[in-house]
Amino acid sequence: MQKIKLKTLFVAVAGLFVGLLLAYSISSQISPTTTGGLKASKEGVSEDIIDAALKTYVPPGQLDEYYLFASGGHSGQLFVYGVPSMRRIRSIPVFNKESAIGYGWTTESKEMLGDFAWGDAHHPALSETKGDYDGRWLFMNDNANSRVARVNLDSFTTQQILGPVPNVYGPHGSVFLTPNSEYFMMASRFAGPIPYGTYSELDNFKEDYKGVMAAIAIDPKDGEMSVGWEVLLPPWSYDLSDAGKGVSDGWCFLTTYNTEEAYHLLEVESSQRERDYIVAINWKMLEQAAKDGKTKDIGGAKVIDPNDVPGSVYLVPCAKSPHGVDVTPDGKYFIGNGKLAPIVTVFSFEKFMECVNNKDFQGEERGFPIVNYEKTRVAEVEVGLGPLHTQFDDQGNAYTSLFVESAVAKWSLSDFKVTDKTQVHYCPGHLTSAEGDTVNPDGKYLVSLNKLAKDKYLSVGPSHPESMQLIDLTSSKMKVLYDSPVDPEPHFAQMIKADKIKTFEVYPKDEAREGAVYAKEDARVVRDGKNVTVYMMAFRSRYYPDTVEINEGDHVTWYITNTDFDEDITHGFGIMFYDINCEAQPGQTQKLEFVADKAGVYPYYCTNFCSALHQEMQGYLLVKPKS
Ligand code: RUQ
Ligand code: CUA
Repeated sequence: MQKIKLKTLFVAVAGLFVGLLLAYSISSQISPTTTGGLKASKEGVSEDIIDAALKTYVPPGQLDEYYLFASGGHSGQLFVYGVPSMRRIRSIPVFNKESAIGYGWTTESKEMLGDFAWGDAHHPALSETKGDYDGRWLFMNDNANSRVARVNLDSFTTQQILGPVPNVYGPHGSVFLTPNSEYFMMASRFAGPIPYGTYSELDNFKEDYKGVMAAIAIDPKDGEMSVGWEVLLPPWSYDLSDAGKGVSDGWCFLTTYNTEEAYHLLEVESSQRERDYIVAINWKMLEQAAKDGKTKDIGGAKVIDPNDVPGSVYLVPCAKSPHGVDVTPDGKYFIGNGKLAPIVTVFSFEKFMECVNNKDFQGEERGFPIVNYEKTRVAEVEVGLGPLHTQFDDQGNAYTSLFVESAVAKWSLSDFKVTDKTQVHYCPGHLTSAEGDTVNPDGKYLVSLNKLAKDKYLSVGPSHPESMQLIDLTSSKMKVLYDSPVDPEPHFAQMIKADKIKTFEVYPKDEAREGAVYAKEDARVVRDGKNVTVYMMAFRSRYYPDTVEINEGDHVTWYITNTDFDEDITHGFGIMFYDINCEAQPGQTQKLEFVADKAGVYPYYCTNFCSALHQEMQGYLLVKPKS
């Protein structure tokens, strides 16, 4: 016994000693870039690191300069970051349920989400006025269920989900707004028989399967979305889109792949042609055609056959299975990102219009004129391998993500020469620069949205986070300043100057609001047959009423109003075993509905820490058994 103890002690001490020795030798070898935090003194820390630290550190009490809105991909949500700190400030549920705020539990959010528990959010787009972000709304698409959502930026909450939008299978090519937020276009990634639910064998692909672009109209007063009109397109895959601006206002541009019209083994079959197309669409012409009634009703949408509107659709050849298409801030060029070709192709809008006006075509496909490639194209810029997306700064430079090369290329819009390249980690998809999709980009910052992180963060097992890297654009050479892990999966992000967004602090008192009560005397439980309505008030730190007695089988409508009109005092409301939770922000009224199908005693309590007596904020739901 004694012997074993001694031995154990010896092993432990020796182990500790070896451990310390190892720790010392490792820490002395690791460069400051890979240890946690900077050394207290500047000694041994490179100027570069000090510079990066100073440029990204936002001290306590100070605020970031930009909001970054990044889509959450197949998690359905929207992430809000501050730039340059790259701190995540908020996650906004959009196409996903989120118990913390009761999104997907409250009556209103349940109705918005409809039958779907997930969405695939790709492209957030900030609303624009005269081509500049105006800070009012953000729109985002759901590639999985052909929907779009609007997030109001005064409250950072999802306020509308539209869809499934008829006839558009997988609207990857959205959301990209026209310069005054008149519309955004939703173009289909998958060709399909329309309307939804129509059955047709794949052998009929070329005849029965359609591509469709929907123009979603936005009400300038409140951002309310509705389906404006749609246009039929060939059964190709429409990948990304962008709206013209300045000289090219009134047009929109879509990239295509699979102009081969394959429906098996796309990996091979859709990469046969050296060039696919950018489809240029005169949306103002189609808008007029819709007004003139040149539409057919398909699936409840007004659909235009572009053959009835000659001159509304043209094809511009572009190498090879292009992914992103990006219009320059002045609207003079549209740029196709090669994906399978190591180039971006720069097209002049002016030259394009010359070809259109002079009927300078090199053929046609599916009835659409193909404009003269040699004349329209002004440059093929050899940026590197796997170009996907391009963004802009305020100095006439473009920045292209290189997926295969894990790099960003900087090139000039005046001589189309590559001037700089920086590595990013790893495999960037989209990029976003400060105010990058406006007519007035800020330059300054670029964020690379990387698909793989590999070794960049502490390991969390086989699947690693995605990664966003902040890049400094203030000198001639790009410099990576900061790495920020991010949940799956930002496809795109936009960055807006923080002072453009005006939020409110409390929901205003509104006696007319459905279910709201603002005085404890008005808090009550009302029965009408089997329907029970609870008008509840939540106020630091109690609920009125704090006992609710009902009968098994009752249909319950439960309103909860937070009457703390006080910044940041949010109350939660969770009922045990009834799978219910939501929050009511200051001044807000929420509505929940459920059937009391379980008899018994169910405590309810405030789930959101609100005061020193938060733990006391509770009550009982008593459900009397039927018999
Ligand atoms: S995509 S990585 Cu879904 Cu916008 Cu280009
Ligand atoms: Cu109210 Cu915690």
